[in-house]
Amino acid sequence: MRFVVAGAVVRERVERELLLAQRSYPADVAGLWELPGGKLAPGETAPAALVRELTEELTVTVRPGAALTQQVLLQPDLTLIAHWATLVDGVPRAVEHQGLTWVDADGLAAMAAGGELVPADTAWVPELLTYLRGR
Ligand code: DCM
Repeated sequence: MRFVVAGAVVRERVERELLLAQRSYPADVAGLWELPGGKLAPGETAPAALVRELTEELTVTVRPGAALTQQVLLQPDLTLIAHWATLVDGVPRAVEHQGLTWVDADGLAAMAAGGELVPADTAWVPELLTYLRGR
C-alpha cells in the first residue's frame, strides 16, 4: 500500500479555522478545495512527508500532530490519510494551487453542502466540523 498524506492545518482566530487549498489539476477536480498534501516518498513517514509537501506547496513550515480517524482508499494500492497540523513558520502562499482560504465551521459546512470539496476529502468533514466547533 502507498499513502498520500494531507494536512488539516488549523489556527485559532476569533473562531477556529481550517486551511483549504483549491486544486488546479486534474480537470475532474480542478477548482475544488482540498486539504493540501501529497504522496509519501519511499521510506518517508507521514508526518515528514506532510512537512515536506507543505513546504513545497505552501512555503510554510508546519508542526504535524495526530492522524485524523478517517482513511480513504483512493486506488486499490493508494490510501489517503490526514494529520492535524499547525503553522510554525511562514505565511501560506499557493505555489501549485489556484488559491487558499481559511474557513470556520460554518464556512466548511457550506462548502461541503455545495459540493466544493474534492470528493475524497468529504470523509473528513464530520471530524473537521467537530474540531472547528469545539470552542
Ligand atoms: N488527494 C486527495 N485529497 C487530498 C490530497 C490528495 O484526494 N487532500 C489525491 C489526489 C491524487 C492523489 O491524492 O489522486 C495525489 O495528490 P497530488 O496530486 O496532490 O499529489
